[in-house]
This record gives sequence, C-alpha cells and structure tokens, in this order.
Amino acid sequence: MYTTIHVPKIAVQRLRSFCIRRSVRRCNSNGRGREVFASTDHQLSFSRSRIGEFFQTAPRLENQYTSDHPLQSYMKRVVPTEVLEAVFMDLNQFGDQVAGEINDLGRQVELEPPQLEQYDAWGKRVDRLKTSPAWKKLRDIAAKEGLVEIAFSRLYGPWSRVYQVIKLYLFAPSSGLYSCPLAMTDGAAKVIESSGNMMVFHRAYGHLTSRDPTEFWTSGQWMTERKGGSDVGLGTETVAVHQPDGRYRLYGYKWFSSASDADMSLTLARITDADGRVAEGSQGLSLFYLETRGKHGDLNSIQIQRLKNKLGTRQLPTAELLLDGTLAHKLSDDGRGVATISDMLNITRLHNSLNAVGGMRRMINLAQNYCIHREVFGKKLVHHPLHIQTLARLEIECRGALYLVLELSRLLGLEETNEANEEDQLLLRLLMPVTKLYTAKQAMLVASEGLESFGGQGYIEDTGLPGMLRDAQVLPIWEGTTNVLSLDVLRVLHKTQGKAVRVYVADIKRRLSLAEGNADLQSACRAVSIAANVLMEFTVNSANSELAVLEMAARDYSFSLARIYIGALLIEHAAWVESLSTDVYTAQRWCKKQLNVVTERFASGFYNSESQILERDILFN
Ligand code: MFK
Repeated sequence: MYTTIHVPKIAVQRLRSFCIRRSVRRCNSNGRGREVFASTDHQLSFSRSRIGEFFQTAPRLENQYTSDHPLQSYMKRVVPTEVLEAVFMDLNQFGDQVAGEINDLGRQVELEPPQLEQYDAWGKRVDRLKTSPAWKKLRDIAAKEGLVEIAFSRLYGPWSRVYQVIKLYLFAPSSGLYSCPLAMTDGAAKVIESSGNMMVFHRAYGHLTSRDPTEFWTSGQWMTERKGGSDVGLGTETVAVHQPDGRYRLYGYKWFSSASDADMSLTLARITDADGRVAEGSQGLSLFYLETRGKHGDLNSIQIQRLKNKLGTRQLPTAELLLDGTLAHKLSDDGRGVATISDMLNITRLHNSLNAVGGMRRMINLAQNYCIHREVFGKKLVHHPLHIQTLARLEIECRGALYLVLELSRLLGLEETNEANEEDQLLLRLLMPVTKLYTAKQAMLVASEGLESFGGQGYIEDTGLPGMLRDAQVLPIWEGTTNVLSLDVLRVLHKTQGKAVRVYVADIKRRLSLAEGNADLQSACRAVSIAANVLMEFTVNSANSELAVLEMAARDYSFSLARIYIGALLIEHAAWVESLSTDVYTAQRWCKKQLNVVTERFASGFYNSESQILERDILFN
C-alpha cells in the first residue's frame, strides 16, 4: 500500500538526533519516491508529524424535512393544500429537531443500553430495569410531538395518518429505536379503539394517545413464546385462569418482549375450562390487556428473567418475561385472539416499513454529505461517476419505498375515517404485508451498500454507521419474516378469491392512465402494464395449483406485487405537471428492473414438484 507521508523539517531533525536504525523507501500514489524514516526506538515523542494533519470531515445532517425533496414533492402532489399549510411549520421544526437534539439522544441511548438488576444486595428479587436518561427524554418528546396522538386525533381526517407517518419517518432513524415502543403503542390504541371494550378503553386509550408526558403510556405486544414467534397458534402456551371478579390471571413465559418497560401490554393466552383444560391451535387463543405495574409501581406478578442479547436494536430493553398470575382483562371474544391482534400487527408492520424507509433516507443523506467532502484519486467522491451511480441506485430504491409507504398510510387513513371503499380496503390488506416484506429487504440492501460508500469508516463503531446496519437486520425478521408475510399474501388471495389482485391491477391501470401522452414515460408504462397483466394471468392460472407449489412461488409473487406497484407509483409521480426530470428518470430506471420475478421464474420451472425435490436434495444429499 502506498501512502504519502509529509515529514516536517523539525521532525526530521528530531528523528535524526535519535538513533535511527533503518530507513525505508516508499512511493506515494503518484509513484514518486520519498525517503521516510522509521524507528524501533520507543523513546520517540508522539509528535504531530507522526499522527499526521489530515482528518476526514464527518457527514452532517441538515433539516430532515426540508432537505427531503421526494417527500416534499409527494406531499405537494397528494396532500390537500390546507393540510399541507397546517402541518408545514410543525414538520419543519421537527426536521431540525431530529437532525440535532433527537439525534444526539438516539446516539446516547445506543451508548447507554438498558440494564437489568434482578436482585438487591440482600438477595431480594427486584427486577429493576435501568434505561438511559436519553431513553426517557425520547419518550417525553414522542408524547409532546403527538407521534401516536396525531393519527387518532383525526384532526385532518384521513390525512392525519399520513401526517403521523411522515413525522415518524423523520423521527425513526434518530430515535435510538424509541420508534419501536411507539409502533406497539399505536397498534394497541388501534386494537383498543376497535375492541368495543369500554372498560379497557377508559383505562388505557387516553394514556396511549396523550400528548402529556406525565400521562403518556407505551404498550408492549407480547406474542412470542419459547416455541416460536411465527406460528403463534402452535407456540402460545400461556394460560388464562378466570377470576371471580371477571378478570383473568395469566401464567406463561413470553420469550421476546420488546420494550419491556411498557406501561401496558396486549398478549395472547388460552382460557382454561373448569377442569383446567385448554383448546389447542390458534382457535384456542384469546387476546388480553394487562397493566405491567400496580399503583405503587410494583410489577403485576411479572418477573423479568433476562434481557435479550441481540445483534442490534440494543437500545431496546427486550426481555424474557415470566407471567406468574398476572392480572389481565380479556379484550377479544374467546378464540378470536389472533384475528383481533391482527389490527395491531398491521399497524406495527406499517411502522416497520416506515422505519425501513427512514433508515434508507438517513443512510443516503449521510453518504451524500460525505461524498461532497471526501477526496480520493485526486477529486471529490461526488465527481466520481461510479460512486454517484451507486448512490443514485440507492436513492431510487428509497424513493420507491417512500411512495409505497405513503400510499399505504393514505389507504389506512381512509379506512380509519370510514372513507375507504371496498377496493381501498382490499388494496390496504394486500399491500400491508407486501410493503413490510419488500421495504425491509430494501433497507438491508441500502444499509449495506451505504456503509460501503464510506470505505473503512463505515465499519467503525463510533461513527454510528455500523449500528444502522445491525438495526436494519431486524426489519425482515420482526413483525413477520419475509416468508411468513409472503404466506399472508397467499392468505389474502385465498380469502378474497383473487379479488384483491384484480383491484390491485385496476389501481395500477388507473395510475398509468395519468401518464398517457407522455412520450418519456411510454416504455415504462408499457413495462408495468405488461407485468401487471401477466401477473393477473398467473394468479388466475395458479388458483388451483397444489399448495406446495403456491407456497414456493409466494415470495417471488410478493416481490413482483411490490415492484410492479412501485413502478406505477413512480410513473404517476413522474407524470405530474410539476415533476422534475429526475422523477422521470427514476420511473424509467425502476421500470427497467425485473418487475415480474414470479412469472419469469415460473416459466423457468422454479416452482414445480421436481424443483421442490431437487432443492431439498441440494441441501441434504
Ligand atoms: C421499529 C419497527 C416497529 C416494530 C416493533 C415491533 C416489536 C414487536 C416485537 C414482536 O412482538 S414480534 C412478534 C410479531 N409476530 C408476528 O408478526 C407473527 C407472525 N405470524 C403471522 O403473522 C402468522 O401469519 C399468524 C400468527 C397471523 C398466523 O396465525 P394463524 O392462526 O395460522 O392464522 P389464521 O388462522 O390464518 O388467521 C386467524 C385469523 O386472523 C383469520 O381471520 P378469520 O378467523 O376471521 O378468518 C385471518 O384472516 C386473520 N388474520 C391473520 N393475519 C391477519 C389477519 N387479518 C388481518 N390482517 C392480518 N395480517
């Protein structure tokens, strides 16, 4: 490796005055030689000349709202002007706050991870969870900023949900994962609001949606037990014993309880009959509401067994919890636990997606800022076409993901204000798992490629960059893995007898029609239109296929749904009268991708019973 080493005269004299043992000749990057002196004499003072005078410029964050042009232009096109004007000041100040104060707090939380003190000095079980002061400040900020409340105030009708999602998207990458308890809090508020259980509603809903930090509560979502988190019907062993006062006592072991400092939680359990027996499977599960502490701050018969030792998201106090007679209220009808908690799952899946796109945006912002200052091979990185091409590809991923998430939140807003028609509801149900699974994968791609764009610095812990990659890795895992969500897409197809996909294709055609007559977008429109038609045909033709074959195609099918839909969204945006040439380029580039992964692979024989056997053989023979 060749390096240029500048040796000031004074240092040379000092070096020579010590006993210099050997000299080496090195070349700098121009190939010119320079004689430098290396010494094994450890008496040498640690001088400025030996450290060198060059330091890299750390990437800086600007206002995260005003610097986000794709977001601003989406809002201008889609959000009504009166709503836009009403929320502008708030988003503008928040964009500054997340780049400054909140980002510092998020970093502090990462450096001060939670700790668990299980016993006091005298052996008494205390289960004290110690979190960073910054974690508590983030909680107060989240409440004051209405990061949950905005969605439920419905002040701007369906746009309240979009406004909240945008604010969370700005918050998430700076939040030190405080975005996680907010996701569950949002989901819990939604379930409680729709449950019709007025007693629980009066106890909790006001707290979950409060802007007052002294009143604000967060919620947990304790679904995963030792047997696993995907197959909840098999995995849930917790039992609920009916009490004379109408409440229940829960006994069980919750294996992954994110944000275990929550004030309340929703959890699944099996109600025992008079003989102590329970119904198996997911039909045996009911949903329960519990408060984690009593009036005096004592835990509600809950023991915190240990904190999880995780790859990332170390800011979060994720714990294993033993419920040992925890008092709880039943929130669903008997045996309707999974269907009832699905509302919460869908909200946390939306949060997962906005965290994914927020993380992508942050990585790209930092990489952009870095490349303006960093000089290599005689010029700034920003002037290296290959470097810019790499970042531009990430930017296209990020824009596509952003528009998908915003569109999903628009549909959710319509549903929550009873303005969604049947088509909107079907589209919302279909796009929820699709958006979650696809954006999570994109986030990993952008995080990994983004780190690489910083060279070695991307691998250095105290830049804060490696944590972004670690934290991104949870996105495809929690709230349903890519495969589990792909199977959820099949569930939607099955339950709606394909109607959800027909609505999806019709929606795409409507968006493409907005680009009619736009010569720059014609080939992109054609690509999306053909892909959508072929996908529809594939859906119809596969309706009676064997389940195993359908399952083998499910992931590629879901990816196709995502890519084709994003293509339509980008084209629609590019066709807008105020769009920029970069919007057109983004749409064109996206639509040159392999949009229809599933039908192309189907044609190559990827999903038949022969390939099923061969794939098993590749692994095990
Ligand atoms: C920073 C980012 C924010 C994230 C923070 C969150 C941290 C939280 C950490 C965790 O707690 S992670 C745990 C998350 N666990 C999961 O995501 C579970 C993954 N597994 C699934 O999603 C499975 O598909 C499922 C458990 C739902 C399968 O269960 P079943 O019992 O086999 O489902 P089944 O019988 O098909 O469906 C039962 C009912 O629920 C059906 O309704 P009906 O009975 O009326 O027909 C389904 O239609 C309905 N359902 C299932 N999923 C649904 C749904 N309805 C609407 N939306 C859905 N997504």
